[in-house]
Amino acid sequence: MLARPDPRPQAEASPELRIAFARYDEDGDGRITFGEFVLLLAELGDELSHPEKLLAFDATDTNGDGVIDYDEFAAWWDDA
Ligand SMILES: [Ca+2]
Ligand SMILES: [Ca+2]
Repeated sequence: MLARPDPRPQAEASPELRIAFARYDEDGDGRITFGEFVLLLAELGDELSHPEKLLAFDATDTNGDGVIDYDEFAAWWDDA
């Protein structure tokens, strides 16, 4: 049996994604704030200026509530 069980909807399922989210959500409140997002970008090696970081954060925070929740993170991750 070499087939991998993989017939799941994306986003929810990926353990890798959950681990990544938990890692960047430093205070564990289930949301990534701008400060946490900056650390995430740094870890990914993105050398962005402050305005570029703000733009990237805004683009990821699709519902505009000022934090990145798991769904938004998943969509961004999928895109990256
Ligand atoms: Ca947080
Ligand atoms: Ca949001």
